[in-house]
Amino acid sequence: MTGSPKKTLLRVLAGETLKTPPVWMMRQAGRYLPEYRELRATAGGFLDLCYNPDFATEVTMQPIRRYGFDAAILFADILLLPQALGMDLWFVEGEGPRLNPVTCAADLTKLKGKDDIHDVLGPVYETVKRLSGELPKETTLIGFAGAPWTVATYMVAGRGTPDQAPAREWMYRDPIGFGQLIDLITESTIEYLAKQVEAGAEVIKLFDSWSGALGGSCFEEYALKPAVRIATELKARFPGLPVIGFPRGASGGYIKFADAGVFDGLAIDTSVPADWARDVLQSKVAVQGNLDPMLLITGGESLERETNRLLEILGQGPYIFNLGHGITPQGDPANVEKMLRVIRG
Ligand code: 1CP
Repeated sequence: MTGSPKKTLLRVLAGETLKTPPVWMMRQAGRYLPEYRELRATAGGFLDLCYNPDFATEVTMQPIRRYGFDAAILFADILLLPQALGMDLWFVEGEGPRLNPVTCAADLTKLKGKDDIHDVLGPVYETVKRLSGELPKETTLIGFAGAPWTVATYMVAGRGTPDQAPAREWMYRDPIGFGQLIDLITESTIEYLAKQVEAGAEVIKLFDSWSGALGGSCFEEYALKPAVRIATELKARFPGLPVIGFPRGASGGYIKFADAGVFDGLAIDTSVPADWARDVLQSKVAVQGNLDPMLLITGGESLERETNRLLEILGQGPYIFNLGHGITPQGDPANVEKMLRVIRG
């Protein structure tokens, strides 16, 4: 640091309580913004945005220019890693991602190794590098990856599923083979995120969107253990690097993440009661969340009330204002402004 005060997001992740919490939104670069839709239409497909550093830098910057969020999150997707491991990936308009699935241990031999991913992912690192030069000096740059379990659910099913059944089935039928898949994703994710940090990412966030589907010992084995391994290894390589975990839907499993001692922040999903997060998590980690994204569609008095409620309950400790999940394409940009006025006064 050159004497300038440290960025708000970094201060909170280091344990400080700020009078006005830093704020950013999951999916803040996205279809609710007209400028995103316009660029997306010229770029072609979604993946053309992700792999073009000019486009990816521009869409990451859009919500920063419009709203002055305290953090920017790299524009990419958790499914770029499976593609870098050799899987075909495409997006069906209006439906979502598709991959040619890996469904058994023998399929793993078709995948590349953890050190062979960087040719495909090179443009992502270039985007991070450009962003770290272009962002306002007070804005924190967040790099990210999917957590191994969530990435595995897409690799095994070849698409998004309501209950992650294909991966859960393999996990119970063949724990050894499935463990090899989780290890490959874990080790590749470490290399992927290390390159993001080298390129300028200041914070890392791990998205485990489907950790809520893991019951019994499987939560510890496939959600907690790989996430802890990734955070531990990154902190060994980059001392002081803050890591945010997002074990979405984990309910009481959030306590295990807080107790692991390697997460500086935990993102709470919409189902987590804010007062519970304050009482149980916030003495151990910074808490990030968890406004219902629906409120950015409806706006009105409910938006104001729920925003104020979060500020009152979580604002007395290390707190990052965010949503409980990503803003949806129907979100109204004017409601985002309203939310920011309530937070910033
Ligand atoms: O049509 C479009 O423009 C594509 C929509 C879109 C966007 C904007 C997808 C497809 N991915 C993204 C970007 C993205 N994805 C970011 C960028 C940074 C940001 O602004 O937040 C991030 C962090 C993600 C992470 C991601 N991708 C997750 C984890 C978070 C979450 O939402 O739970 C998951 C599960 C994905 C997979 C994915 N990518 C896209 C879709 C529609 C999906 C979900 C598929 C499904 O399960 O149905």
